[in-house]
Amino acid sequence: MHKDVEQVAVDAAARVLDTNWTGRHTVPATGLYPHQWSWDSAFVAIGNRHREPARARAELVTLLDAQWADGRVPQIVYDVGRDDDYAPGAGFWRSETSGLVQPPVHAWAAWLVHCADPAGSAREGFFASVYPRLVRWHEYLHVRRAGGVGLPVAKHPWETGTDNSPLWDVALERVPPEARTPIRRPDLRHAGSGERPGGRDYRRYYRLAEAYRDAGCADDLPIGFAMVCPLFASVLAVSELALARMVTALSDGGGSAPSAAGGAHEAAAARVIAALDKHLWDEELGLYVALDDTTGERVHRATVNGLVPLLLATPLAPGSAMGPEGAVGVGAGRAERMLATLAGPGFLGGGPFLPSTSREDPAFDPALYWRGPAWFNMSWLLQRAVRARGRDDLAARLKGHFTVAEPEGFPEYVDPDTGAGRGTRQFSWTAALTLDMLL
Ligand code: 2M8
Repeated sequence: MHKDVEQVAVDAAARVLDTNWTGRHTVPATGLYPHQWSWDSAFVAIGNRHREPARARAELVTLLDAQWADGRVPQIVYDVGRDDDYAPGAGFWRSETSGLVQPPVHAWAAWLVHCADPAGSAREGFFASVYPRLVRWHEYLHVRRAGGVGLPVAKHPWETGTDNSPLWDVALERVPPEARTPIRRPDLRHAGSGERPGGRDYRRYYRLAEAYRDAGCADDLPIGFAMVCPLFASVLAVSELALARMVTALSDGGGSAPSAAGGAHEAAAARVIAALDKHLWDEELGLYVALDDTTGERVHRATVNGLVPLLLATPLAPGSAMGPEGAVGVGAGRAERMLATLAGPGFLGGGPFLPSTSREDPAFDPALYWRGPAWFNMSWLLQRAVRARGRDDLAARLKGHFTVAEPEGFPEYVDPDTGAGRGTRQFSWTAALTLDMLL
């Protein structure tokens, strides 16, 4: 991108984040998503750290302030005054937060936020505030959410962050498409119906959410959906490595994190990676897949989720500016296969943008949400992964995706063939990750 064009994009991205900032957190988008979402806030903090580091820290602290007593960090923290604009709302959950969770990118985000402004972070006691809460969050996932293969399970498609990915189709098929709650779809006022999950999906989403809520959001009762996701597991491993880095930083600064804790976080990351490698690899597709914890079956579908373990494929020197990803890793042979899959016809070899679902999957649809469109957080994750492996060619391709962000109005996702905006606009993580790419 030309320097002047970059500056225009940076200024416009900053304006999106300023508009979506409520004073304590950033909404993903006014209109469609008027509350605080868990992993959105992590991506927003990653972008804001370059320009508003105090705000980036506040974003994560606000989210962690909503942590449940059992350690879970909720999917949505409702801004109750705006409840009518999004369904299901706080009234549905009978709580100020949703009972579900989202992928655990938070510790990684906290580490990156700290690195951008270590002095401000130390002055505010940022790690001292967030580290113990992040440890309890991960413990919740490792213990209360442990599935049969030792990896955490998602109990609802909303928990995966990739709501209508084909990875969940078979498991969701078993859920009756009937809910007691009347289903409202305010989302369809803000995005085309061909770009959002359909009515049958929503009835199942509500059915599962009701079952979980009615069980008191307890995790010992099966509710009919339990999926292990390679994206979820990979970011958990990266986040464990981030906690290990935090322990070192805390002890260097005279903090109180026990020194053995760093090793425990590394060991937790290694366990996650070993389980991922053992149970989720799909040799034929050349990437990782989901596993249905109810049946023990792997889901033979190629999605971008299955390439995110590339983050864990490169041994990096401790303290690397790249961040904690890759300090321990999946086998080199698998990394090479994943790179070939990424460059192949299903993904970057088949068109200009990185699709969320392989172009070769029968469900591929370039407009429909997580079934084909290109998402900026996925390009960002994969860009970091391939850059760490020295694949500058692929890194440049993925960085190139961000050139359409500003001209398309910072869309939620784009058509993977044309780059045309889809979903809502002025979407926070698109703006934030554009900033992270350009600053
Ligand atoms: C989308 O999910 C929400 C439910 O959480 C929805 O469709 O209503 C997903 O893209 C999810 O990953 C994201 O966190 C959320 C807010 O941007 O929107």
